[in-house]
Amino acid sequence: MEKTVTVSAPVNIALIKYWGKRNDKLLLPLNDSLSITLAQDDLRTVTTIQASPDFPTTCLWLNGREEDVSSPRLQNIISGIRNFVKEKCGENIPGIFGWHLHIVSTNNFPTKAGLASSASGYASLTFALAKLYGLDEENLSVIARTGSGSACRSLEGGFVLWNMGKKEDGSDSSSVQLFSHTHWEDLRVFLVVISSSQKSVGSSQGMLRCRETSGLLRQRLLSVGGRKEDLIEAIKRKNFEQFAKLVMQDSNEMHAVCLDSYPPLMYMNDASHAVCQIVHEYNSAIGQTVVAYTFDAGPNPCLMMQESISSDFMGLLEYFSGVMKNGTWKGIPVSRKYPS
Ligand code: 2P0
Repeated sequence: MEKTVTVSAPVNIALIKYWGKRNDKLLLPLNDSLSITLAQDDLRTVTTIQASPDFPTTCLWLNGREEDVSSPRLQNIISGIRNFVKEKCGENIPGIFGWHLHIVSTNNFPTKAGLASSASGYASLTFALAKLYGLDEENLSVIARTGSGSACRSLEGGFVLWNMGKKEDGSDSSSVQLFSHTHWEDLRVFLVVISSSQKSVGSSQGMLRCRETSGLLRQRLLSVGGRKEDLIEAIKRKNFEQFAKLVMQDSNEMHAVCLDSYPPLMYMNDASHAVCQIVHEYNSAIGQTVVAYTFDAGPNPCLMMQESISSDFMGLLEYFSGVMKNGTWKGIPVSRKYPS
């Protein structure tokens, strides 16, 4: 009698950062952001949902641990999908709609690796619920966004734009694929794990503090749209030099905003700064920009380069203390097809 679905969703890395919300409840951003989706084989969340008329209640297990299903973000996703089904089906709501759910979600990467798992986690939950109730893929990013902002970008492969939207209800704040995974096939992404400890200030808190105390964030909002347009052009032309400069500048600006908040947020550590220096020294020695870095709200660098130099550069990185290659992950952009 029961029905079971399984899906997976990938991790994405922001190239133009989402940093600051205009609405904390609906998770509406202050600016457009742009990301690259990583290969699902390397980094993904797998979610299985079973619906049964025999379950007395809905339960959720994340990486083997039972979680509270009343959390507002989880409820945003469940109610968002259910409202969608009601709109589509009218009077003919399927019987399964009244059944409780058992939701099991696991990451195929260590949760303590310091990698954001909320994007792939909420994206896979949204996609699994949609599949359970027979919804198509349209508009799902608006719902995934209400679980975790960056989750809306994990519903597409390749290079993805999250349009901040203008509407107060967030119905136009959604993601769109700009270029598929085949557009820039020799681009490689390496996630280097410098530290696996939990960050002291989470992204949501950090964004709030920056909005309330950083003058530099207001300055950033005046120019980040132009940088995004330039980056789209660089990706379109596969101009690595331009791409790298814009990506590194945006990461540095986000972290400058964090330092400008009060009390200041310091997500990067000495080893992170050492990586930045190594990248710039290497580029300077080669005479052109061949490696780029970006950092999310943590100390672990995400490095991008073309395949031809990757073994050279990653080999070199191994020799520096604090930046050992232990736990390095590799990824490429992926297609938007989901295994089931
Ligand atoms: C991003 N980050 O664009 C930015 C860059 C971290 C640094 O999105 O509050 O977990 O759940 O919407 O999506 C991390 O923040 O924040 C993030 P919420 P989320 O990827």
